[in-house]
Amino acid sequence: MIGRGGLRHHTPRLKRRAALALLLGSTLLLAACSDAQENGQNPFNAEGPAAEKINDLFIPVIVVAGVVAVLVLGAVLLIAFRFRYREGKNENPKQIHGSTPLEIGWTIAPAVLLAVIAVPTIITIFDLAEAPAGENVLEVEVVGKQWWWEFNYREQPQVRSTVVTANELVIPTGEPVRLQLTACSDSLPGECNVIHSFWVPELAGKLDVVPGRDNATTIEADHPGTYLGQCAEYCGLSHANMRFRVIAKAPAEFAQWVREQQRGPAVPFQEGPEGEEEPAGPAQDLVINTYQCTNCHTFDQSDVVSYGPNLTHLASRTTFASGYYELTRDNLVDWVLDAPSLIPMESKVCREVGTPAVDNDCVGMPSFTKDTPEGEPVMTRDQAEQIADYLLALR
Ligand code: HEC
Ligand SMILES: [Cu+2]
Repeated sequence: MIGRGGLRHHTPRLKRRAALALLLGSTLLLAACSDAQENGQNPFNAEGPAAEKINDLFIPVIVVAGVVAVLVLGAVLLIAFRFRYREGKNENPKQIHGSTPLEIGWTIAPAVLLAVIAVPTIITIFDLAEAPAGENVLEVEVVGKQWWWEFNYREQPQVRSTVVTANELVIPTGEPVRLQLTACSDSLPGECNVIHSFWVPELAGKLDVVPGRDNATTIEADHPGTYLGQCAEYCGLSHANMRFRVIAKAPAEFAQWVREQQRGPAVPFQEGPEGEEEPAGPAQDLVINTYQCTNCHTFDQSDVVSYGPNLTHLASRTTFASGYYELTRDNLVDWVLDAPSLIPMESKVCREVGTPAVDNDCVGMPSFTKDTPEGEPVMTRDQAEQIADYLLALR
């Protein structure tokens, strides 16, 4: 309703507006104060060629868009103010009908502007999609899973035998690394995961990981360091927890890392008479027999994929659970006892079904203290500590 009641009625509304404006202003101000430079996921802080190319496109385009926004919004505000309703002074402005120069103008100007912006945009899109030239480009298969990332370095000149790891993608600095993104892992033949999206803002743009489609992207880090990544496509319960890290090492250190990953397990299982895995101690007995972690994980072979992350060299990583938790004894004990309380997972039935087959409802890792199926043991803290100590020995 147009206000008619005079100042008495206006005051509360004005106050409310003033309060709103203050809130909006202070929110903007506080947002600007945030430590965005240092949050590890700042796309403006480009640390590699792909992110730089994206910035070189984004900055000029946002400047052009900003000028257009100021002109258009400014005109809207100006016109709304100048021709607002005023009692007694309510004549219409001068009406124009059918101005050919104006109509041609406002059709051509945006078209030209968009055409100009399209040129560098299309060049950048094709440039970023192109596979890096040169022979020995390191290639890593990246598999998006609910809710973690498998990194598979297949045999190639720099990696003479396969290395499978999770959640921490180690790359050499100063070299392009080609990533094959897939949602269909060898660990569940014929079965694909849902759509995920791979994004390391300081190194490259995001790219979807789509079942049945092979997407590829290139990342390169100029300097050694840890770059934070995040799944950027909603993928269920723990999507927001589905982080990861890219760890860039100088080439010599990268080669050293590869060698370490290719070493045999630090604490191997014993081999039974028919070549089957037999525990070499009490902790391994818990892992193989009592709780059958081996249904989902590999503990003693670094070149195979399993339903859950390959744990052969778990202790060489700094974090676990897609980078959500620091790899400490306390965190591991809590995780082994009751992983779904640390990261939500749809894994109530996981212990009942044993090996997660192709079409069951097991998504994630089960709790070993809650929802225990009949006849199955409930894990004690003491057992979890034994298992955690064993895991921490898996260097
Ligand atoms: C039904 C399959 C299943 C079983 C059984 C299972 N896990 Fe897991 N585990 C998973 C899945 C899936 C993940 C990844 C969860 C995530 O990060 O979203 C996981 C993650 C982990 C991780 C973190 C690894 C990393 O790099 O992020 C550890 C450690 C682990 N499990 C240990 C164990 C131990 C020890 C047992 C036995 C007591 C066990 N798991 C039993 C499926 C299983
Ligand atoms: Cu995801």
